[in-house]
Amino acid sequence: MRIDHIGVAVKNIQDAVRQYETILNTSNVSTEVVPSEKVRIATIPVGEARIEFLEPIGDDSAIAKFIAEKGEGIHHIALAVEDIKGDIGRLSEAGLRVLYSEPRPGSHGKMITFIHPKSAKGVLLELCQLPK
Ligand code: CMX
Repeated sequence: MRIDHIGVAVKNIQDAVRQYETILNTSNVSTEVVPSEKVRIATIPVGEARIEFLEPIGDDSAIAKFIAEKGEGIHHIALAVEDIKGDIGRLSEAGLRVLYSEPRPGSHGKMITFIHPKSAKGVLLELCQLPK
């Protein structure tokens, strides 16, 4: 596995992008909407990995709840995996709380699931499998 991206919850991706274009000295940004996750995402590459800024779409978005409770900040770490279905089975059997038993569509055509922070020392982990 390797770190694919770090997800950062923000109220407004345009504000976030403006700040991080300065911090990272880049204008290499792509944006997309992932309706199934109720988020608008802006992605900035950093070396082999990326930072993904997540802006909630609607009050019932997981990101809206996170920001209401904790404010803006790091929301999850995403690990790229080769066999997401195999990993879901392996981790569920090990007793970890896997949030989607079937992978769902994420950003950039990836299939994703999450491991609950209570099963990962307070960190929400995303597992993502890149399209072949
Ligand atoms: N990181 C660390 N801890 C978190 C957390 C996060 N992102 N979100 C919630 N928690 C903690 C809460 O602080 C709380 O801890 P305490 O009980 O110690 O106070 C606990 O988790 C709450 O857990 P819960 O009641 O089971 O769940 P919530 O309603 O707070 O929802 C979660 C949390 C992770 C189950 C929910 O956000 C979820 O299903 N996430 C997966 C989907 C998602 O995040 N989508 C948006 C991103 C999509 C993308 O990247 O494409």
